Amino acid sequence: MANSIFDIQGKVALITGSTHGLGLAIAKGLGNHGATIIINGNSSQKKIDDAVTLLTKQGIKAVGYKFDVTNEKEVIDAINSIEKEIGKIDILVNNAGIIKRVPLLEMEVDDFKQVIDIDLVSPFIVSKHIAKGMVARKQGKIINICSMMSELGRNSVGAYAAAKGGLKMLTKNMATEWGRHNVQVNGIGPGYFDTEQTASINVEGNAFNDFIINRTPAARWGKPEDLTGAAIFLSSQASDFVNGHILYVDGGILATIGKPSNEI
Ligand code: GCO
Repeated sequence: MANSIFDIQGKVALITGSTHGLGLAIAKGLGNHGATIIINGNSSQKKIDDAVTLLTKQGIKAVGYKFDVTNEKEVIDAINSIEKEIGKIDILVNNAGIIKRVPLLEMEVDDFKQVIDIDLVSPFIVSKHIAKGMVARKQGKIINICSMMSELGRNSVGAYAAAKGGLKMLTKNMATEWGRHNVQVNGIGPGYFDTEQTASINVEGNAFNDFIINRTPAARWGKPEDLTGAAIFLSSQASDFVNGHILYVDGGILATIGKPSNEI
């Protein structure tokens, strides 16, 4: 739709950690809405190439860049290459992240630090170096993929909740410092989504699955494509006066204490 407030036609969007899962879904959603997509990963060039091929087959302009979002030199070099070869980055989605499900009393410090490094420090690194250009151009959109764990804890995800809670506040501080330069920084907070990351706990008929279904007003797990609308909104002119906001796409789980399984 030309001239729509949701139009992102021709914008360049970098989605970190976008070879699979929610990152790839967001890449597809923005790409199907006209953005040029930069796919990023660090594990394997094949995964990057496969994601680029998948998007390209759908008619999306997509290019892949392999770099480690925790390595500042690699990030700077990648941004310079992207902005030289593809164009200035208009939209940044900080999606790359890991989770380690270990009770805090048993968690190794190095494991805790690794989660913080990837889930919290890397959005700072990537945003810092892309925002410099956005601030100079007086235009930009940054979306940090937070979590419902930015608000609530759960047994065994302490490091992840700490990182995602920190990412919520980092989002607000980025908005504070860059808003006056017409750079909007917001977050998307997914609830429980059906992805590789949750495959081990999203098992039909098991107690945790029943718990999530009863705890979620939508009475289902999220599908990755459920994030598309929020991503387009926060990437487009439609959100030009939205800053420092975490948009929870969670089926309503944060709105309620839930209900017993025998209650309609
Ligand atoms: C878990 C899940 C959650 C969700 C998601 C919610 O182990 O509880 O992995 O952390 O994946 O992060 O937003």
